[in-house]
Amino acid sequence: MSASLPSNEVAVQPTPTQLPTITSAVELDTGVDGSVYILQSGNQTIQVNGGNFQSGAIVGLGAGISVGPTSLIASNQLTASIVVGASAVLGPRTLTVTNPDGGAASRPNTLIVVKTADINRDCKIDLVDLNLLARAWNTVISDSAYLAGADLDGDVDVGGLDLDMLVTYMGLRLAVCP
Ligand SMILES: [Ca+2]
Ligand SMILES: [Ca+2]
Repeated sequence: MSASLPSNEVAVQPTPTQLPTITSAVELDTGVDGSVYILQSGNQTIQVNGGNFQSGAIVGLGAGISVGPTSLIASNQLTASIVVGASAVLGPRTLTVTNPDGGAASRPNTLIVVKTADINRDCKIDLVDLNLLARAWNTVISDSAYLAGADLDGDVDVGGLDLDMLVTYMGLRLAVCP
C-alpha cells in the first residue's frame, strides 16, 4: 500500500470564485426611474443591479426576448440592449446573469413584459390613452367595452395594474414607437 501522492489533476473548467447576484433590473430608455416594465415589441435598454458581475457577462430573459452584449458599468451594475419580440408572452420574466467564468444567477419576476401604454399608437402616452383606458375600465374580455389594447398586462381585465402602467409612462417619450 503506497502513500497517496499529491494530486496532479488540473481543473479543465474554471471554477467561479464569486457567484453573481441579482437584486433588481430596470428599463432605462423611456426615462422611467425604476420601471420594471418592458414593452412588448421593440428595442430597449435595461440596467441590472446586483453583485460580482464580470466583463462579458451574458444576460437572459427567456423566450421571445433577445439580449445583446452587456456593458459592465461596475461589478454591481451592467446594462444591455434588448429586443422584445412582438409575440413575446406578457407577464413577469426570470432574469439570468452568467459570468464568463461560469458563475450564474437567476432571479424570477425581475422584469414584466407589458403592451405599450400608447393605446392608440400615436407615439405619445397622454390623456387620449388614459381616456381609452377609462372607457374600458373594470371590464373583462367578455364585455363589449373591453379594449384589448388597454389591457396592458394581458390578464383579460382592464383594471388597476393597467392604470398603474399607463400612469408610469404618462407624458414620457416612448422608447418603442410602432
Ligand atoms: Ca397615444
Ligand atoms: Ca389587465
